[in-house]
Amino acid sequence: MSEYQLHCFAQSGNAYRAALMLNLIDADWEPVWVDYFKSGVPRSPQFRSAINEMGEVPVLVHGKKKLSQSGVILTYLARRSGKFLPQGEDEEFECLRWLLFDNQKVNGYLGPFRAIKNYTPNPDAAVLEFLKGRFTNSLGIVNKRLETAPCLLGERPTIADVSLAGYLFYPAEEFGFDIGVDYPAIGAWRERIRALPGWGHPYDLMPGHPLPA
Ligand SMILES: N[C@@H](CCC(=O)N[C@@H](CS)C(=O)NCC(=O)O)C(=O)O
Repeated sequence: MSEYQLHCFAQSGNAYRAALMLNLIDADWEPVWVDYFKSGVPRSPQFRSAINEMGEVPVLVHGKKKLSQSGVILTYLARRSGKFLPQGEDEEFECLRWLLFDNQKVNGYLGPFRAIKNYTPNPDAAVLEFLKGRFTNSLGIVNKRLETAPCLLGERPTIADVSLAGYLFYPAEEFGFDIGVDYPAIGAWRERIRALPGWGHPYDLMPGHPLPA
């Protein structure tokens, strides 16, 4: 058995953050596929009692430890590996600031937008419009930040960047626009992250793509 197991599925950008980090630090890990679309496993009482009371992926299992919330998983892996770790108290708080902003306002809106657009039978145009308005503002803020430095905290990639990767590498057609074209500094950042040793696409790192027809 591998050192780490990651409960995940290919379409989850929240889980991608953890899968990407495991690959970037060259960890010995394996994915455990969670059937979200057909069986709604994270909502089942069994998943909630045995895996994660919050009913979400990602969940990282490391021996007796079970961790959820991608920001917690990223922090845990950064501390254990010494890689992508913010250095010193100021950088730690700065990193936390971007992790929270990303979770709530960047990938926190991109994820539901993409899920509703691609995986629900009759997407509600007003809901999509609302979500798009929210993440358009947030992507603009991130783009401005990345015009001033190669990575969110400056020169060096940290877990703030790994978190931001969440939904940013999924195909443009799933969003109906190309994030890298509309937000050029994010596009350039995306190429820098793609060039890191160990980078992998979400559909290659996690099981479950493509969805059965
Ligand atoms: N803030 C959480 C978000 C996790 C999350 O929303 N995961 C989704 C999959 S992308 C989920 O499991 N949702 C379960 C549900 O909606 O029932 C994180 O970063 O880990």
